[in-house]
This record gives sequence, structure tokens and C-alpha cells, in this order.
Amino acid sequence: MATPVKVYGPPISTAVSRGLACLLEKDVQFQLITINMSKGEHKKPDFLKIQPFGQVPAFQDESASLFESRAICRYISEKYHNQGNKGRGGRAELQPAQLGSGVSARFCTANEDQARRRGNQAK
Ligand SMILES: N[C@@H](CCC(=O)N[C@@H](CS)C(=O)NCC(=O)O)C(=O)O
Repeated sequence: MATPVKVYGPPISTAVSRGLACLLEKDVQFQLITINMSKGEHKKPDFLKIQPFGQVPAFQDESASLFESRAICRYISEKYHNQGNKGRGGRAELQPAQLGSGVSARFCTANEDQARRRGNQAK
């Protein structure tokens, strides 16, 4: 049996609910594994193996282990492009390792911009 789609996190979290909304829109069955943040479960070693920043959500299926809700949504939208809401996501070949790179690239660019501004202020 294929590994079920798993989402880790409390549904009250906006980032978790973003991923859940995407799964529901795409008619994907999933298992929600609640993480009790008030007990600090998101900072426990077992969870950090799935989400190294200790944040929710995290996502796993038979071929990918992901974090960052937007990367998760993109992965779901592309993998299940032919079901549910077909207006959501493209049909690009799946390359899970690259899914988060847009987020990282934007983060790096923002940091570089900030560093540049700081540099300019110092002059
Ligand atoms: N950019 C992340 C944000 C995730 C995030 O901030 N999650 C919050 C809950 S909504 C969290 O885990 N906070 C606990 C912490 O940062 O320690 C995403 O979209 O997945």
C-alpha cells in the first residue's frame, strides 16, 4: 500500500490550513497528524527530523518530505493536476528538490537587498 499523504500540525495554524485547503481543493485524501504546539511537540527531535526549523506544517507522501506551506501547495497542485480544482497549479514535471528554491531565492534576495541598504546607509 502506498504511504498515505500526511500533514503534520494543528489545523488552527494558518500555514497548516493553507496546505489542508489545497489538499481539499485537489480532492486528495490525507492523514492529519496533530502536533501539540503548546506542549512544544514542534521542537522535539522526532519532529525536527521532518521540519528542521521546528515549524508547522510538514508534509510527507511516498515520494517527498516537504515543509513550507507554499512549497507544499505547489507540490500538491502539480502532482494532482488532473483532479479536483484543475485551475490550480501547472503540469511541470515534478522536481521536489527544487520546490523550495523559489522561497529560498526570494529570502536570499531580500537579505542581499537589506545588506545593500545597510551598506549604503553606512557610507
Ligand atoms: N513560512 C512557513 C511559516 C510556518 C509558520 O510560521 N508556522 C508557525 C505556525 S502558523 C509555527 O510553526 N510557529 C512556531 C515557531 O515558529 O516556533 C510556512 O508557510 O510553512
